Amino acid sequence: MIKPFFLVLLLLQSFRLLAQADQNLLFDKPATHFTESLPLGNGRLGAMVYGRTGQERIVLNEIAMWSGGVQNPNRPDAYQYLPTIQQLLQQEKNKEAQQLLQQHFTSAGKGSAGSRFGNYQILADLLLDWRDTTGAVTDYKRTLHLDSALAVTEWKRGGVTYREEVWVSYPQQVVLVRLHSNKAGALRFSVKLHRQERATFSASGNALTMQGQLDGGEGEAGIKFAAYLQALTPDGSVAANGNGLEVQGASDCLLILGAATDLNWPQVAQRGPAPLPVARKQVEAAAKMAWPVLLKNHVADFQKYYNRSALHLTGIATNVADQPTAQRLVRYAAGQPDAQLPALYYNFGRYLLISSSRPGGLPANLQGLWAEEYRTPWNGDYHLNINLQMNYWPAEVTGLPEMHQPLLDFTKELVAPGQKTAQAYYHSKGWVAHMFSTPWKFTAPGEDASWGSTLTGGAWLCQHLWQHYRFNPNKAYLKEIYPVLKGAAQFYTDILVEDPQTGWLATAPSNSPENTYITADGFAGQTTMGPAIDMQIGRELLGNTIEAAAILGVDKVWRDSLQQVKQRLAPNQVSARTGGVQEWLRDYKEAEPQHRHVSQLYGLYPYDEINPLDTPEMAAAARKTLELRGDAGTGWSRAWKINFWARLGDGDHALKMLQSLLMPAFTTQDGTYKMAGAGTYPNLFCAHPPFQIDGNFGATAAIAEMLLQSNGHHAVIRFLPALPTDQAWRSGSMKGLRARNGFVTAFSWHAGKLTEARITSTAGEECYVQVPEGMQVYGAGGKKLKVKTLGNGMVHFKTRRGRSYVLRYL
Ligand code: FUC
Repeated sequence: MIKPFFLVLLLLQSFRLLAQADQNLLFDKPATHFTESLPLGNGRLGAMVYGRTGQERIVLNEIAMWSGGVQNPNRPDAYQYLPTIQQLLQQEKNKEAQQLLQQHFTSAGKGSAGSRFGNYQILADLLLDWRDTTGAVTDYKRTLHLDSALAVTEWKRGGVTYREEVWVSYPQQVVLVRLHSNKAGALRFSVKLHRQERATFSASGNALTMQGQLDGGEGEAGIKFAAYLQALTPDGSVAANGNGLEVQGASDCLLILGAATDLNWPQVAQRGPAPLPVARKQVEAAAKMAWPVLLKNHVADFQKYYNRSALHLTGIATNVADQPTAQRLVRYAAGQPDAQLPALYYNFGRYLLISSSRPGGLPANLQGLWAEEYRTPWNGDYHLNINLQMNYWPAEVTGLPEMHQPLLDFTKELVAPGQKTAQAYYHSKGWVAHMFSTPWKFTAPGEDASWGSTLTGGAWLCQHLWQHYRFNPNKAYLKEIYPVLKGAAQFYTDILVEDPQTGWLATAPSNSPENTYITADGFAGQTTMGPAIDMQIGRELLGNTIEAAAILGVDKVWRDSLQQVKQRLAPNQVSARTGGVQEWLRDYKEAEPQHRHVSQLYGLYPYDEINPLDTPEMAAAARKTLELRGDAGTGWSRAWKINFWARLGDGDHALKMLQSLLMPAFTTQDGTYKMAGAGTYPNLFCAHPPFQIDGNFGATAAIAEMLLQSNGHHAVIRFLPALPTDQAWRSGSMKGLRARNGFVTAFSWHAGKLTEARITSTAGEECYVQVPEGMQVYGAGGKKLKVKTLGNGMVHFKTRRGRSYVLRYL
């Protein structure tokens, strides 16, 4: 018989293991590559920890490390060509339209290939050279603790246990590296900063300095940057040696690093204060604090956000906590159960958002915040034809609305430059952003007709402004964003043309993001009129603008006119050729039927005009589209598809897509690590390939979408709308998911059925909810609530701000 005391211990132990398996990234060796290193960040400063025991490398990032500068990317005479391009499209002369567009209707200059466009890049490497490297390393372990945002590397050498802890503090705005040896005075290493180009270094006393200036492009000077580091040790010595520091005879050492640039976001036409004094001040302030206080402040700040949500999948017990994360990916791909891996991925996504996006700062870019390159892929910019938006899909649903703020602000910042672009190209009112942007607020079309003409980038961003309102209803905020929506709607309605064949209104000229069509006469092109995605974004934008105006009681006449336009927009069509949702206004063939973008399903997710309840036929066509596109694709494409299947209520296919996203995107043949294909790297970064962070965020949102939805008519809250039948998912609990109209939920389920759900009202709005059979709604004090029924198990009731309502069985 086991004594109760031991039983409790055993239970505690297994809970600890379970908890670690969904909270920790684990490695049994140092990183050989960036995609094995551990990311940390405070929304501005980032660090990637390699955990090497010979030469330690920590890649440092600062989110404003952008080359290039403000420019006028608009062609002043572009508008003269607009009517002809539009007429050619109306006459089905797509080839001629595209040729003319390429000549006169792309960005001025080289666009994203130009040096003035700029690119995001590494700040520097922090290198620690360990002086005692003879003797074998044993007991090596490297852990990223998601719940405290702390990276820990431990190892033994020559009978000494070493420990390195790294965190990036938001409260103190510095990177901290704490080194410890269990033997007195055993720490012996050098510290230096390294940057391949455009920087100078110096060392003096216990401090290191780096200063530099990026290329502004086109002969202009770019932003200035600086880093400053102090090494503090209570028992050893620190001395400057060349451009580095030597630490000796210490058992404890704290490195404090500050960094800054003079990018003056959002007033980027001016420069901010000189960066070195800023960085230095931050370091000096932190140096006055004891490291346990620095750590405590950091953890408290981080957990304020991170602890809002928690997912536990308990359908099966799997004991994987002591397995390296890379191995877990490999095992999972081989079909071995790992109930905690999806929860770990979910937690990692929230972790990344808190770490890469903080109010007042720049939004998370294609790299989030983390890059080791001097020339990042796709400039590490803000792609507006899905990627930037996908970064923010989890923000509202997983309870991180503050982290949404950088994107909302960024959208507002595009209005002024976007008005100029709207004038130059379309002679229209309002504002437009095309397919990509930068901290320099680029809004012109891209330089290539085959992908650069998407003119709904800004309109898509407006969805985020509106959704923030839906999740956090607040009239003052609505008033603030209304002019942005209005400007986007003015532009959209201004540039519509009539399709002579149908009389519908359509955007022109545009692209269906990056896909190529083949016309009946064999022209393979991209320039088009009214791609499905543009029309869906338009219906959403106009619908939201009309609703906002109605709530605010403004612009009555204009909003009625918007309603008229909205009704005439080219509708969703089912392709006679494929049975899927038609991607272009005409039923063209796709050059690449399995193209990564599934733009014609924008209306299914993130927008919700296509859904099984309200539009069953179009939802069936959407399913067909997904079958035709297939389950492969780039990392972010797979993440998008999880969301699609979740919205279609197919939990099994959603899980299949999640598994496809979690496919190891690496090989370790002969012990050598190589990146390979799309999926997931050992540090759980998403592989486009290469690393691109959008897939991490897209899938985090998708996991939420599998467990709770509040879209469609009335934003009805539906629990477990796409729960997989897979055993691991059959039982579990989720806390902290949010629903539209200001509700916070917590719920649990067993054997695939909801057992209890709590809905807390933060805004006092009416609650619409789908109540499973046999369940009842209870209000304050456990009293059964009087609800109005709507059919299909849907009920609604009034709520009071701050009150909770519970769904349970009688
Ligand atoms: C879009 C995608 C690409 C890539 C790039 C950054 O253009 O089509 O796959 O993700 O953004």
